[in-house]
Amino acid sequence: MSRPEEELLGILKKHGVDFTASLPCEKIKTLLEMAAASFHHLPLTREEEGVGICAGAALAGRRPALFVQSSGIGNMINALLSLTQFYELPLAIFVSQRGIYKEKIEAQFPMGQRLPTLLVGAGIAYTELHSIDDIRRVDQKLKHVYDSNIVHAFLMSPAVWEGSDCGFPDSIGTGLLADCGLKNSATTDSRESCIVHPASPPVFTRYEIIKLIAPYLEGKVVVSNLGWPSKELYAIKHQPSNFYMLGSMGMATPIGLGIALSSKKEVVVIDGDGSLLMNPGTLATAAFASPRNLTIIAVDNGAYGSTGNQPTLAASCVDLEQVARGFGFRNTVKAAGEQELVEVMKRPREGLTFIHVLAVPGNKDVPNIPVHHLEIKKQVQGFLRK
Ligand SMILES: Cc1ncc(C[n+]2csc(CCOP(=O)(O)OP(=O)(O)O)c2C)c(N)n1
Repeated sequence: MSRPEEELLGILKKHGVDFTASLPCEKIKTLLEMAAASFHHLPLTREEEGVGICAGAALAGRRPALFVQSSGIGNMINALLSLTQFYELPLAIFVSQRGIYKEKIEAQFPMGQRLPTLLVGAGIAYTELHSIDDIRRVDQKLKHVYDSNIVHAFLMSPAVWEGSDCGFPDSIGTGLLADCGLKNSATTDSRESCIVHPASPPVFTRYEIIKLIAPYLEGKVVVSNLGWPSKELYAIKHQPSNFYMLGSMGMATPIGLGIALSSKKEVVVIDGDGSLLMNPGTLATAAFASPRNLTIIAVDNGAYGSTGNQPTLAASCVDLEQVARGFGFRNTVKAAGEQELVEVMKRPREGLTFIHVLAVPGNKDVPNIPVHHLEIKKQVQGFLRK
């Protein structure tokens, strides 16, 4: 029997790890679910804040560990160097290293493959884990992290989890976790209590929402969020003015803002709750700059839908429409049902607009986008020049 997740978490327990936090990667969704059930665990909105939170926890005597994707290291590096390392605090970072093994998303190559070089440049020690047998190497290193107050990154290839018997279904659920003797800690119940509700309750998935709004995207520049949103948009309505993000989580609204401030074309951003929460300050910048031709559609399924439906804080305590209003947006609206959505999309724009669309989690099984990323850029640039 192969249970790499159990083996790894067992080593963490042995070394007294008592505080964990994560921002998900699809390749470690089972590990994350099990970590959340086994440790004091905090879901993060951005990897960088995890560095600060773990520094605070270490100051208070805890033994922290972080679980992130390789791209997340790009968000952490300043805090790792000027906080954790500078004050000689311990931190174990378990990194799902993308771009090195059976990778289907080309945008994962630049960060994933260069990660070891970046860590060397930053003076952060690391251990590469390429198979279940390598997990044993964590034991010795982890002792060093907490005895010597150092930062250490464990770069985990997706190969480590291949053939694992631990697992859970793609939706938020308990399922096979019971096999590993663990319970599921994910919940979306509290979403009910915090969100100012639209007239209709959420019933549509992101795919169904994109299908409903697609006729109103015609001839506009559409910036679509990375992962499933872009793939679904491509499957529903490809047009040369669609800028499909393939990486760079948190950049959908900033990209749309940059285009809107530099062009007269109508710009629509299809963003996600997890991605907006990673970089919410961009809503303040957008409200300040206030381009009249920008509409942000926040498809809020309360989950990191592209990485296994781990709940985001929009599932429990954040109302994104109120966030946008707080940052200075004046035209905001909440929608969920078909009629509301269509009405909102038909309405003539009155300047910068934020549309908060409540959705249910779920991805449509559509293929990867077959257009090369430089061709995507060329098509959008061609459209913007017209
Ligand atoms: C910096 C960084 N951290 C983590 C990831 C992994 N990742 C890719 S898509 C995604 C979820 C995005 O969630 P959301 O914005 O809510 O959109 P949804 O997929 O639910 O539509 C995550 C966590 C990443 N690509 N980059």
